Amino acid sequence: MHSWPGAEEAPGVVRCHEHGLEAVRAENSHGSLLVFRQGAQLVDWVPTGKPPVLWLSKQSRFEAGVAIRGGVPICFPWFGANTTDSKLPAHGFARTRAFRYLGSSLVPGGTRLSFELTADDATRALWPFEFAACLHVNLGRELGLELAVENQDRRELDFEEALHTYFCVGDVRKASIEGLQGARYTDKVSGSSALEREPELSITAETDRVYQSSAACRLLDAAGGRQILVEKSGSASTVIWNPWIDKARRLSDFGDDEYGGMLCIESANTGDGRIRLAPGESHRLQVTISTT
Ligand code: TA6
Repeated sequence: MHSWPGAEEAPGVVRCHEHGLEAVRAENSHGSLLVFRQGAQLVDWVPTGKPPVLWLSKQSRFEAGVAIRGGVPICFPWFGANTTDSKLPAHGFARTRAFRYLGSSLVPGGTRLSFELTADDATRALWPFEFAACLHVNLGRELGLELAVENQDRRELDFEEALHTYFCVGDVRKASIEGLQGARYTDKVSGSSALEREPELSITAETDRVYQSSAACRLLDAAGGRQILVEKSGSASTVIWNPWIDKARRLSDFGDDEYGGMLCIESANTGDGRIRLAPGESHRLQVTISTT
């Protein structure tokens, strides 16, 4: 692995290049992970003695400025299509920008990596505001993710955000999600909205739902023989997505038969739950992921 210049690292942390992109790999007694500088995108997390938790498409592209298909893309400062200009990149610009790597440190229970994106001419051209968006990744018995956004502008900052997490499952047809019962959701496939009445959500077709929920979710991966718990704070929406057959075929960076091995549980603040920050204010979206 090649290393790129930087300060001292915590034990088990090394800067490297993967698929030609700058990345940081961390390893400790709890497991290992890999984060690309581009988008501060975590693409791999393997708890010690367990299978990989995050899904990455075999057809993902790894080119500067091109979104990586899998892991935990950061959606910021909008979610989905831009509502004022549909020509702008879906899910905002953060996931295709090179974050500054701030370094690594030992924290209670594990290793912490930090990345930061601040405004530059390219971001101002898309979104004319001053901001700092930091991603902190904690590799411990659990995986900790924190997206901290600070308003560095003199005006109010009004944005959407998501940690758009792709999970590996043995077979999505045999998977289900607990924790959303009683939450209202918008179904982006049918355009309708409804109340989730089921204690477990099963995936039997293209699924693209934005739930108004701050609750923890438990992914029951029956075929994979495991459960994945997603706890969060600072997030009012949970997005559940699987493209299923036809949409997977339409996505060039998504294998036709890969839809069966993945399921997104995304921790977000979107639409009416968007974040508004006064000058100098900050917001933290925190996610903790653990597996049985
Ligand atoms: O989170 C669900 C979603 O908004 C879907 O509508 C689908 O577009 C997915 O994100 C992937 O978006 P991407 O821009 O990464 O292809």
